[in-house]
Amino acid sequence: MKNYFQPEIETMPLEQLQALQSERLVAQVKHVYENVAFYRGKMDAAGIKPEDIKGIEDLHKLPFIEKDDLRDQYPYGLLGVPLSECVRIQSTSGTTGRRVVAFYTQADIDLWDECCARAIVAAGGTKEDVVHVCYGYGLFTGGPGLNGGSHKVGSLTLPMSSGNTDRQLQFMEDLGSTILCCTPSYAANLGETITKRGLKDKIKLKAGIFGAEPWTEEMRHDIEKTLGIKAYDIYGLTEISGPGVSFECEEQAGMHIQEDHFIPEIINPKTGEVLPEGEVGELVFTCITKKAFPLLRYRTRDLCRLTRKPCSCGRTHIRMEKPKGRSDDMMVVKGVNVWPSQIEAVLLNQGFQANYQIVVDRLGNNDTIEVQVELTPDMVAANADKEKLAAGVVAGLKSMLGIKVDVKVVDPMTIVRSEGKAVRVVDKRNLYS
Ligand code: DLL
Repeated sequence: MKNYFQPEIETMPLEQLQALQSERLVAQVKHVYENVAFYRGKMDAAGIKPEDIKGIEDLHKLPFIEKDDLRDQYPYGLLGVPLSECVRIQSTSGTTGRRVVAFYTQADIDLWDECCARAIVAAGGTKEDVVHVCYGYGLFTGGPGLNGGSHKVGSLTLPMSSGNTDRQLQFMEDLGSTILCCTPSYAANLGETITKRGLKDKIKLKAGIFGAEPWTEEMRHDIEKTLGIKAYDIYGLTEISGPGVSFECEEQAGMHIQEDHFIPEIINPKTGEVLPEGEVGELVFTCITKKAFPLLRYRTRDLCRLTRKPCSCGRTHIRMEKPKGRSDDMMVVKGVNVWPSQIEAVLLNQGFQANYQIVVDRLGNNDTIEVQVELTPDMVAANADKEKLAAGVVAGLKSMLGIKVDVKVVDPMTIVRSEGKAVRVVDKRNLYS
C-alpha cells in the first residue's frame, strides 16, 4: 500500500519537479532581492542580479546564508514581508546570539503543515488515527509542526507536549493513541516504562515519527521492538520551517526532502564548493515557497549524503541519509541544541576561567551532560565553597539552555591540558554512525 498525502507532488516526474523548482526559485530570488535589504546587499556585493538566476542550474551563483548572518540580522533583518503579514514565530533555545527566531505568514504555516502531513501519511497515518504529539509545544517547532500536520490529515490530535510520563501513558491507553511523535530518546524512555509497567497489551501504537536529534539504526530496532511499532525518522530545522523538511517513507531508507519547497545542495564545508550526489558534505537548503523567512542557500552545518536512486515507495523526491555529524560544534542533548560557547559564556560570567570540559553520555535512554570546571586561583585564595559555586552554574545553565546540566567544580590543573586545540567536549554517545 502506498501512502501519500499529495501524490501528484510527491511522485512528480523529476523533469517536471525541476521545472517547478526553477520557476519557484526565480520568483523567490526576486522576492528576496526586493524585500530583504541584507540579502540584496550580499547579491550586489557578489555582482549577482535576480535576472542572472534563470533556474536551478544557476543556484550555485547565489551567496550562502550562515548562522552568523542570522545572529547579525536578529530579530527582523531577514524578514521578507511586512511584520503585519506574519502570524507566528517559532524559535530555538539559546542566547540571543545563538537563538533562531523564524517568522511565518499564514501561507507559510499552511505549507509547513502540509510537509508534516506528508510525513504522517508516509508513516501510515489516516484520519482514523490518534496522533499523540509529545514533542514540546511553544517556541520549539516539534509540537506545533506535527500538530498542524495531524490536523491536515484529519487525525485526532493529542497535543500532549513533552514530559509527565504518567499522563502520557494514561492518555495513550485511554484514548488509544496509534501514532507517537516525539524525540527518539523519549520514545525509548516511554518503551522502557511501558515494559516495566507491563502495559504493552494496553497500548495500540502502530508507528512513531521520531526526530529532532541524531539516533542510530540500533536505537530504531530497539524502539520498534519494545513498542511493537514501525519507527520513522523525520528531520528539520527551525530556520527552514521545522520538522518535515524531510521524512522517511515505508521503505525506511533515507528521508525524502520536500523538494517542491526546499532545494537541497551538498557542499564542501571548508571551500563551499558544491559536491556531486552521493558525496558526504554539508547540507544547504534554499526555501522556494516560504515568504516571511525565506532563506536562500542556508548552511545547516549538518553533514550528510543525498541519493536520487529511485525509491520503491514511488516518491521522486531526493533522499538524505541520517545526518553523519556536524561541521560545527553544536550538540543535541536531551533534544536541545547546545553549543559549548553557551556553556563557556555562563562559566565566564560567574567568574571562572575557560578551563572546563563537557562530558556528554547516555545512561539507558537518557542523555547526561556534566560540566567540569576548575576553581580559579582567586577562588582558591578566597576559600570558595565548591558546592555553592556549582549550584550557581547549574542555575545559570538551566536558564541559558533550559536543561539540567550536572556541574562539578574541581581543583586547579585537574583538567588535562591539551597541546593543540582544547578538548572541550567528550561525547561518549556515538550517535552518528
Ligand atoms: O529539531 C526540528 C524538528 C522537530 C525536527 C521535530 C524533527 C522533529 P531545531 O531545534 O532547529 O529543529 O534543530 C535542528 O536538529 O540541524 C539537526 O542537527 C538536528 N536534527 C533534527 N532532526 C534530526 C534527525 C528541530 N532526524 C537540528 N536526525 C538540525 C538527526 C536531527 N539530527
